[in-house]
Amino acid sequence: LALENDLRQAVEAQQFVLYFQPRVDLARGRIVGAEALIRWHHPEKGLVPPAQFIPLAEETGLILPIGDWVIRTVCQQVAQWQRTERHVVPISLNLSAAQFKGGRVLDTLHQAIAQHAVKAKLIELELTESLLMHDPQAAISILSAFRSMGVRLSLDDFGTGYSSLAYLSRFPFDFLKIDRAFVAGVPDNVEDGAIAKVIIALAKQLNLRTVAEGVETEEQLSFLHHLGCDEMQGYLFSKPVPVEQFEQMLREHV
Ligand code: G
Ligand code: G
Ligand code: MN
Ligand code: NA
Repeated sequence: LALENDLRQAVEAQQFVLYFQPRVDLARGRIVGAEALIRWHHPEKGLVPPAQFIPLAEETGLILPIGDWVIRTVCQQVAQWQRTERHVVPISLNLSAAQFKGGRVLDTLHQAIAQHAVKAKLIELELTESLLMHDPQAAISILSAFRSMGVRLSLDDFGTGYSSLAYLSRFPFDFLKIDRAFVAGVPDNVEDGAIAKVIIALAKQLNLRTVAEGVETEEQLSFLHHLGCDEMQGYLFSKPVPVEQFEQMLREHV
């Protein structure tokens, strides 16, 4: 309860900050995007990772104002980069089920994109299978609305959720992000390797680009590269970093 009160105050006082984790395209050897990941600057506890407050935010409904903040902040940041940087890459953000339900996120996103005059193709939304499969028909219509806005869509944590291959082909995604649970096992774990291989082959058939998450070693990189994985994200390249540090990386590696 103490934490819940703190979190309410955090929303009021906007004690949040975004970190950015670069995404790399192996064929081009460049940073081709980044994932925005929220942290909470708690007045006493310091920097609190999302795993410690996103579940509480979801239970209490605070995820709605927090999610709106994330959307607006990402749009504002990308718009600023459009003005100041030579190269700007798409930035992805994570959505929770409650934001998705009822289509609230459509309004917030539409407004933020218009207000900041950000190019929609520079914004990417990450959604999980479980979030979509709760009501697949509704999901298809919301995803189609995102599509018309011109933002990019990625299916996050793929392979761990409640998947339906039947729906996978009907959801209009651009990217499929392979959950780091499988990436962690390759190349030594034969089963994880087999799963990674099948996911990448499936994605190719469906015309989706693949992103491996949680890539930590050269061995994982080369294994996934040989399977035809398009992009990678993980500690091997960089952990999530504060905005200034990400800008520095962009200027050096785009
Ligand atoms: O940054 P970190 O690796 O600790 O993220 C842990 C989890 O928190 C991830 O599953 C990530 O998707 C989630 N997360 C991070 N930022 C956000 C956010 O802005 N909104 C939502 N809904 N989840 C987030
Ligand atoms: O669920 P989602 O994919 O949004 O989660 C992203 C989370 O993965 C973040 O908490 C991020 O800090 C974490 N992460 C990113 N790269 C790595 C990595 O190489 N290894 C591990 N263990 N975690 C990672
Ligand atoms: Mn994610
Ligand atoms: Na993920």
